[in-house]
Amino acid sequence: MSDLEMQQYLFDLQGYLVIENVLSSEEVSTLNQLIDKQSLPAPKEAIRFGSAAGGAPEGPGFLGWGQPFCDLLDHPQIMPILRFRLGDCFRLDRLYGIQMQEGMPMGRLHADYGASAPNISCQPGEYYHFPDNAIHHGFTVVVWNLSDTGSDHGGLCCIPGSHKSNFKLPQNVFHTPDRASCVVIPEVPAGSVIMFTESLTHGTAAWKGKHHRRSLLYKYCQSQVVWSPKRVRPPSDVELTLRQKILFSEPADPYRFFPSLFDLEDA
Ligand SMILES: O=C(O)CCC(=O)C(=O)O
Ligand SMILES: [Fe+2]
Repeated sequence: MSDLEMQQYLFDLQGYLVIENVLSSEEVSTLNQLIDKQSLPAPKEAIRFGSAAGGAPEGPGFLGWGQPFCDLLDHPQIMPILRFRLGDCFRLDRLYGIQMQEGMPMGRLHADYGASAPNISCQPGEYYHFPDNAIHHGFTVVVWNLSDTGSDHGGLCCIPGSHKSNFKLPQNVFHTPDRASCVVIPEVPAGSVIMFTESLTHGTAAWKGKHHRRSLLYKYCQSQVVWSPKRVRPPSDVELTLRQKILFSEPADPYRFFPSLFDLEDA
């Protein structure tokens, strides 16, 4: 079994996937130093950073803080996994950072698609279609951890497998997730990535760590899918590669109006 086959299997099974040691400690500290330079408000004042409210900047957000943030956009370790989730044509829909300090409380559990989603009563559309052996659905989030998260500290929490659940989240799990054994906080060390589908029931666990949490979230979707009328824009002072530029294209039908991200690689 190839690595990719294993990653595909685990992502589909769990609704998320942890990829360890994607960044070296030097790369992590470069990103952290660039964030330190921004003199951000303390985590208790603002849990999100590097984007407008709601996580959908109309400008570049933290991508404007330097080349290393842009290098993560199409990192070679995440592109094959995004490809099997989203196909050949996908966009960066939004991004933001999360910072937390000791004592910050838990956020509510939620899923943007599936049985527990707020949009569950809408008419089924084309992108709800789920052909055999292929996943063509929804948003995929790539969370780059610049500090350790896990059961001892806090971080992203989720209910593994819940993206396939046919039943709504029980009220007692929603109200007291910290007492539900089905809710886990995956171990994701600094320099590692956790990818998840927004159909997964997930949330932000209370932060117990002595250190600060720092995660960068990049949210991708199929080219014809869109979340809000706002758009992330590429930064003006960083020269992007051809492939990175495609990620900022306007939403459009795959292939016909939106190019493949993998043409050069496949050729
Ligand atoms: O990483 C986290 O704390 C959860 C973030 C979240 O809820 C999301 O990206 O949709
Ligand atoms: Fe979320």
